[in-house]
Amino acid sequence: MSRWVELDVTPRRILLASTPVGPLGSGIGGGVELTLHNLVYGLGLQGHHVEVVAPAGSLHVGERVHQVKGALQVSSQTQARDAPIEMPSGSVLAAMWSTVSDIQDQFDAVINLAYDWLPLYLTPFMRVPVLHLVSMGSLNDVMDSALADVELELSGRLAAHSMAQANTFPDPAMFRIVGNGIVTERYDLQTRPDAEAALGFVGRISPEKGLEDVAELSARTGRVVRVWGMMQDEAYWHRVAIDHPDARLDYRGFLPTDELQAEIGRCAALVMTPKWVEAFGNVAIEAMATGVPVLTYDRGGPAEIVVDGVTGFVVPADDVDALADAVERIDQIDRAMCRQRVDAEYSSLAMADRVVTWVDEVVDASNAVVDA
Ligand code: HBI
Repeated sequence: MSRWVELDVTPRRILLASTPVGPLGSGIGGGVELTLHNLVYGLGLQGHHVEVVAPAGSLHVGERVHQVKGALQVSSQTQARDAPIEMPSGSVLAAMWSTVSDIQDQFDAVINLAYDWLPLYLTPFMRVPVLHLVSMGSLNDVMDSALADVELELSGRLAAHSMAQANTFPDPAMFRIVGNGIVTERYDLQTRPDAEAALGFVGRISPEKGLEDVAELSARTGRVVRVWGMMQDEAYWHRVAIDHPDARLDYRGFLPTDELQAEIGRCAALVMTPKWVEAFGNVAIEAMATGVPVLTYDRGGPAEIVVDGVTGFVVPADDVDALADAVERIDQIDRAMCRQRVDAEYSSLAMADRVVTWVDEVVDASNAVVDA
């Protein structure tokens, strides 16, 4: 049931350009897929007209998805910092932006969600304002300079999810910080954990998630840690298990949101031990939406989401002792407060408000230029 929210907003026509690494629904796009779904839902709820351009084979979202055929883009995460930009023959990214160019005049603005060079380079050549919601921290020199070029020529077009993410770039001031959001109606508050009061961990099984620290924590506290996420690096998983024989890690596979939220809600707390700068950390707000406090390292987006002592604890990065202490203080956290903070700050509507404010400022500024 979608309740219409009467807001005195100018209905905008917004085109979202998705990631070229995989079709929507494949999970390959990771957090960007969740961001896109949430934007479509929140902007639609506010009465804006939203369409999407995405690789063929994408799920249907919003009023219309322009499905574009072509060769998927290699992930920027696998590229070396000094790697040149690669464009495969028959590139889906190039074809997506031909479509964006063809239909641009039906929209007030385009919001690009791809972490790629081409959309940045094309920005000044487009008739309609193109805004970029950057989904990761600095990874690659060519991308960094393309972002700087956009800011130089068309200031105000770049946004990031967190200050920590912005700070990974040479000039953090280039970015408007917009946080993120989730469809809170999909998450049920559970006011207390189940009897086992296990800890929870959610994330791709991959070294940058720091599972070895979670295993260390489990061994020290004797707490069971239920682990959900795509088994991306099996060898890594086995190394962690061998190195931590006393850890009690209970791997429960990858679950879709509706089931995952019900499982997370039964935990005493969610543990986040990022070894890289997470741009945001959607799982933190998903856990809090079910009432579950978050124990996180002071690194990346999650450290900006968690209010220390109120919605969880923020401990010095890589300090497992401090995490163990925080586990003893979980009961100090009011689980209803965790949910309240998500409703206020990280709902679809809250995120849509921040994005529409951004779009309005860019559209008004570019109209002013045209009128001048
Ligand atoms: N790589 N080239 C490229 N383009 C993207 O949009 C992209 C990516 N790697 C990962 C990714 N997007 C998302 O999974 C993260 O931003 C969450």
